[in-house]
Amino acid sequence: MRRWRLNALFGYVLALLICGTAITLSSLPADARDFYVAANGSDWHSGKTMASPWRSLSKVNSHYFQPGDVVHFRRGDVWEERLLLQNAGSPTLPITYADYGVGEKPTIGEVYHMPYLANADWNVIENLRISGFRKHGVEIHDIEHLTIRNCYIFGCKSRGIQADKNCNYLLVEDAEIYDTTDRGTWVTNSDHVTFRRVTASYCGIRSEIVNQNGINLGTGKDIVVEYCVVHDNTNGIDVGGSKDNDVTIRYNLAYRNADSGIVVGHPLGRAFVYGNVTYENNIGILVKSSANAYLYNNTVSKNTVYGLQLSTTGEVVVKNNIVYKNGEPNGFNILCLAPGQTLTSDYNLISDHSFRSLGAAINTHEYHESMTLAEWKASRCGKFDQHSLNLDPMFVDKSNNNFALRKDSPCINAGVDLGVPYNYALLPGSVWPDGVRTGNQGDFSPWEIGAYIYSP
Ligand SMILES: [Ca+2]
Repeated sequence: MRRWRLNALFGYVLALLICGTAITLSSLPADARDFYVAANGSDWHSGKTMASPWRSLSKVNSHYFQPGDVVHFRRGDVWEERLLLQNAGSPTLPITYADYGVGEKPTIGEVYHMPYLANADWNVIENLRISGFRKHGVEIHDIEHLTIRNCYIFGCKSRGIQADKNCNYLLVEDAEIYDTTDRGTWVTNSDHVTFRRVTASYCGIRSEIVNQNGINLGTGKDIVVEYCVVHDNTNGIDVGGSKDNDVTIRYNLAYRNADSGIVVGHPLGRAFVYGNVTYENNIGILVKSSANAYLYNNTVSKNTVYGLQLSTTGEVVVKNNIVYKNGEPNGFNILCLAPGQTLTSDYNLISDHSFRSLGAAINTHEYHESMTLAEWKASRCGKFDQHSLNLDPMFVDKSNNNFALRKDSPCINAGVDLGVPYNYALLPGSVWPDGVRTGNQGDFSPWEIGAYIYSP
């Protein structure tokens, strides 16, 4: 009897435990919880209401978060600590680190994912200021599906975002990255990475380290950089070292970068660079190494040394671009110089003071020659730019860098149909990064030359 009662009691307790565990597990998604952190809080608090917030990031870092949980940091507060990403969300229920209250976005010192120790996939960081007071602003490894949204990443002693190795499906959108000693971002060995409506400025510009870039992506496949604005960096957007897949750089604005506005240097894949505006950089668009690059409907003007520098040994196709008044007085509009390069170029507007070719692009070896568009057209058996124009493109306001087209522009309806998806181009009045609008060239057919559709 006694034994039966003990067994029964044990079974009852076991059933309770199992039942309790089942309730906990099944209630996870519906039980997404909010936590609050404030500089005047206490780590003895529950953290579960605005009236009982935690105080420190070490308290946050010691907590085990579940999918769907949201950690709110109070606006106006500052934590000179490191936030560790060490819990995983799920595709439908990410773990989110965000804000609450009023005033300036909350500031934290650094966001860090400790590789190999914690699976922290499916996290979202939004509405924070990340100061990178020690080194990088965000440093991640081996973390997938991280979204960084509407954050300021600034004042970093090294890089704004450092993402090396398997940071696949990283999405950075509506973020501002500025005043970093090293690159604004360095993302490499990671696939399916998107930068959208990101502003990167003053990255590396005060650094003694050379070649610091605003948005810099290394090895990876399926890379997209779109609607971003990059200015006052060493290079603006630099995508290099892709593996076997495509890179898309579209609808970006790159200006006043000390070296190049846009750099493509990846050896194996293809880079599609279209609908971008670059001005007042040293070089508007640089294609280097053995990249295969397709430059469509870009507007490249007022760059100091070259408009386009095509020094790749790969394939380059240049169509529907405005390359106007670059490299004056001592540079050139277009520089082609790599032996073995395969160049296709037509339907562009290219002002005189035009080409400097060091031979290879034209399959000869006539070094250090320069020529006008007319001479370029007449040379090489008529292979290049037979439909291209040498005219004033009639920008709306060139001196104030409004490169939309006036109604008398010769670029209107002078381009060639390049098909989907290149049929979308900028609409006049676009403002970077969050006011960029595009329209379908097919609705204003034929196509324009340059980055802008003429929309009366
Ligand atoms: Ca048209």
